[in-house]
Amino acid sequence: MRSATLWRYAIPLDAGVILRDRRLKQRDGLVLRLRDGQAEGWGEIAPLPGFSVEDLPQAQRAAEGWLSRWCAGALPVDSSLPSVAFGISCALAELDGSLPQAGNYHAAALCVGDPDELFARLQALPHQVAKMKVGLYEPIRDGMIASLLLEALPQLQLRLDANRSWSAEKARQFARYVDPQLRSRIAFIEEPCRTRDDSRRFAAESGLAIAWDESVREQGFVIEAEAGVSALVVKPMLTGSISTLQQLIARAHQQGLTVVISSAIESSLGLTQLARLAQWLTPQVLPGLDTLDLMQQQLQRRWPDSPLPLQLLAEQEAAWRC
Ligand code: OSB
Ligand code: MG
Repeated sequence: MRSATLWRYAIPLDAGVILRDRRLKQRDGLVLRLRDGQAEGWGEIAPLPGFSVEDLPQAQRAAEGWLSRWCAGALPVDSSLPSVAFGISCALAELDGSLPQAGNYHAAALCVGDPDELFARLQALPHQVAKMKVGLYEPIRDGMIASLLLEALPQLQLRLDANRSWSAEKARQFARYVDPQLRSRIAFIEEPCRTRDDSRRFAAESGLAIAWDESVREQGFVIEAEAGVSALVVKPMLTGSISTLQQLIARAHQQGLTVVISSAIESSLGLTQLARLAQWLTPQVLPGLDTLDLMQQQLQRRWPDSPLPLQLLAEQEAAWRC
């Protein structure tokens, strides 16, 4: 006997969460639970506004359609909506035991907030890997802050993310303020420039490695080794099912590229599943999952050692079931 339940969630986000020039006040999404006899599997479906091609109502309709057919005994093909395909594949993988339990819960620390507090937090990290957003302010300021952190913390490795905000000239200004001796500890800069070609030129000129994030999701993008490119940042909620993710990772690894599994600001339920996917599919790489603290609560499953209160879905009214 099969059954499925969908819940809607809305989790308030800290005031500071700005995505592509817009403030995201709350994270909305769906959680699904599949049951088949004694077995149970959970998944999260949470299109990210400004990033996903689908919105939440579309995702919910597609999920309901898929689940109705599944409850009737079929195994429908993956939804064409990435968030739906991802969430359902996670629930199915829990159901059949193919998603291993062990997770990599050491995420690259997001550099946010007060610099003194940040410094103490970075110093205390077991893995000295941090991620800093750049491109929101002057590139010279970004270069100075990155240098300051690298000088103060000699073990620190930095990942930077410019989200395509620099012109070629601004990228050059940034690099000018990072001492060449410190550059090797910048693991990569995600999408430094507005165009891919400018980013490539920047990598060649500066000797700083770059990573593709937005590009990976663009039509016609081919995963291949390129001079100056060290990594792909992959957000499974935006790319689709676990098997799509596995294919992407296999191709990237074959090309010698590092894959960093990263958050699309999922709830603690989705984040713990991403930590498990990271441990399973990219075991040598620290995932980019340090986004739980943007929220004021956890959902259904706990992220290890998080003090945030946990909300259980069984206590809430379901949005849909079959
Ligand atoms: O720009 O990489 C981004 C989260 C949501 C949307 C876009 C981005 C992010 C992150 C996640 O930065 C955290 C990480 O990658 O470490
Ligand atoms: Mg990015």
